[in-house]
Amino acid sequence: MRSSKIIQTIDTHTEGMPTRVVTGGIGTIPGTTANERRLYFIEHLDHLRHFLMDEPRGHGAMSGAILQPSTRPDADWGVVYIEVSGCLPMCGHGTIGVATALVEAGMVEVTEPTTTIRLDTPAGLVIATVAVSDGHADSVTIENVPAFAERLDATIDVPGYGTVGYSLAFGGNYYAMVDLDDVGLPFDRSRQTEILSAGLAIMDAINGTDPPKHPEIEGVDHCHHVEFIAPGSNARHSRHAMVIHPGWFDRSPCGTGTSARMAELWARGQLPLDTDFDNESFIGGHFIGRLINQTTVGERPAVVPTITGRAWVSALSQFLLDPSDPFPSGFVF
Ligand code: PYC
Repeated sequence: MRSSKIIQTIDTHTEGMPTRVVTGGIGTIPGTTANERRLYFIEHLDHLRHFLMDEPRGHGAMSGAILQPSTRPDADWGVVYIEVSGCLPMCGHGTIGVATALVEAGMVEVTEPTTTIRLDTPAGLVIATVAVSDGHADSVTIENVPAFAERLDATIDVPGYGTVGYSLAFGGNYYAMVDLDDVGLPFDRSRQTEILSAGLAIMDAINGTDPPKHPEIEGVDHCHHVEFIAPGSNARHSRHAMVIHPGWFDRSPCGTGTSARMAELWARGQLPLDTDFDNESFIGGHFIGRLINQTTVGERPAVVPTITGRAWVSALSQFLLDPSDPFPSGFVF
């Protein structure tokens, strides 16, 4: 075998959603903070994201996380998230996958019944508490960065869909929350193409007229996710279809989306602190969220969410690049 590149990964899935955890082969990305590393990676190393996420090595809904040394003294590992969509500042299902991989591979000191792993993410410090039995990761609870509602009951004119009502919240990424009924579509996977088109049209309209901008995290200035809320959802149990730019659905219940949704419900006075919120994905997986503290982000009232979910190791891989491979940077079909 010949190869001009070798990248090692531990592949996991979190409630059906993949996280390709890169453990070696990329080296330390320049930057004095995790967000500087993310921005450097976007500018100089994005071909590695395409290599690992796009076809033929990945697929149209692929997601991953590159392990890095921490840039801060209070964290064990750093992470740069990679997806088919780009480099997110934070990814909940990805963090659950990372924490599971670190425990299963013995890359942290594993203690029972819980192992705490402090992660330096581009959005800030995220603390993962892994429930461990017989040396294995059973579930992971992440304490996320602060989440906040940015717009409640806003409206946007969306070509082809008329005026659509939405709320916008940050939970590690920006999410527009829209009732699926409002775009005249059922919560039914056989209608996924239409649901995807509606979500992308709503993102385009929001980003084209009034894109959000995080007050503290550089380079977080778009809404690339639409959380379509299914009929019958309420402030304790919600089902949703999560559309993500440039055109895929989260298979997991989406950790940062669950955080954003809880921040919205809290801002409406519908979800108090210390109360379980069960968020169900389009394929029926569950994350249990809770709001554990009140805080502020800039001037905004904010809350600290926790998300509990499960991930499983599915492969140990070494990705090679044969110098004659016609698709060194992958392709999108
Ligand atoms: O779980 O936060 C998440 C996430 C973001 C994009 C896909 N999953």
